[in-house]
Amino acid sequence: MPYRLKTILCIAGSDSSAGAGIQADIKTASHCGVYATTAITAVTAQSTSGVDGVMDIPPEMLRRQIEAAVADERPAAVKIGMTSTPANCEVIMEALQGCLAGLPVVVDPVMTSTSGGSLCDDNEKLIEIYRSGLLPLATVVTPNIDEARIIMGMPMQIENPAQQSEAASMIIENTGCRAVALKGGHMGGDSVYDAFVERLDDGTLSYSGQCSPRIDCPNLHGTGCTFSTLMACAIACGNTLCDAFTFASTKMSEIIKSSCSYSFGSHHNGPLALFSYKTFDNN
Ligand code: PXL
Repeated sequence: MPYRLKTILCIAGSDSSAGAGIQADIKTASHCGVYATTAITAVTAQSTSGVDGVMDIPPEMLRRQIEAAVADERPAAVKIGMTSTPANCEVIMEALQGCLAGLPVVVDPVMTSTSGGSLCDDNEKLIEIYRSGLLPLATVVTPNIDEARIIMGMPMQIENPAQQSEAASMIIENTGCRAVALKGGHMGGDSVYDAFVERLDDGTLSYSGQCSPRIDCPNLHGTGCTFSTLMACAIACGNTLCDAFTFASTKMSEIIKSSCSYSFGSHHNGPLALFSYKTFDNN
């Protein structure tokens, strides 16, 4: 009997530099031996120097992509990245309550590109939909520090592991999502702490975290997309949320470590090394 491919559905934007977005999601899933089907929310024109253009996919076409992907092969988990517009976010929310109902959902709350460009025209409305509509449907939300502050809607002090855990638990209380992985990569210091908080079945919150040495690496484009897809893959393969978090956090360190030694593009911030072997010696 042939075995069935373990599949995740990635709903995200396309990045022409292939460092972030749906391209990062496909590379990450392949790295994990998981198959990624895709529904594209927007096409971006970007390079290592920034975002040059964004074309949003019409909501009806996004809906058809999701339905086609799911009708063919039901995924074991869903990863949501850039949602692009409030209308596309609504399509995703409808799908989460329709053809995707019951599946674990990892939401990476993407609001700007790492290189600084805005990825949405109406950010205020989008943020409101995230808070009141999308995040309550999420199993895990994976913000960085800036995204956590935006979700909370207030200038919170998040400068140490205790404050990261506190902010993560506040996001759970305020939005109703089940778990939050609050990544510390954007903070200073010699080590990086990722906090994880989960609401257990008995209603209590469970706290954990992962500390790793900070690695000075020029090629970090796509770290957020990669982290959330690592979590989606681990969940799809049957891991608990907490084990999926530990896997993603540990694996990110390994991937960043192997991303330091090459250059790509005309500016810093090249793509992560999501390749584990080389067929040709191309250096
Ligand atoms: O890393 C966030 C992100 C997500 N999705 C797309 C992006 C980016 C950042 O550049 O381009 C399509």
